[in-house]
Amino acid sequence: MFSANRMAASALMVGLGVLASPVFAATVINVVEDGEGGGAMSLKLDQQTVAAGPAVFKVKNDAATEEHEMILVRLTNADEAIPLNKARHRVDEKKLRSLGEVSDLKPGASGEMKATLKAGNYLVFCNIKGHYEAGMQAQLKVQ
Ligand SMILES: [Cu+2]
Repeated sequence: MFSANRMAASALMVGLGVLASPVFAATVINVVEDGEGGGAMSLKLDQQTVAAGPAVFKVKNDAATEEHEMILVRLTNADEAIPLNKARHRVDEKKLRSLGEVSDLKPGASGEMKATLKAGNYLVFCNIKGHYEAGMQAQLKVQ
């Protein structure tokens, strides 16, 4: 009887485990953007490596006066050279594979975008003139 009870208890625990499993929940990646015109700027992810699958990027513009945006692109590898148009002070987005963006984030505003991430290397950046060069870029690894 004891072992039967134990088996029942195990089965119950397994059942609860399945119910509580986050397998189908999207990974939340928090992105904080900051920096004012003419100064250093930043784009920070709260995690650099995430599991493949559905993801939600929650983006916050912490700047006081500067508008920002967030673009997600998939790289062929972690060392891929990012095509920069130096005359325009922007990344040449047409040469990259974009998975979407959160655009026109006013100072203090938040936004989000969903993406289904396959294993690989990604770049997250802001492509408002000069912002990529000022530091608004971060790599994300998906495995
Ligand atoms: Cu920006």
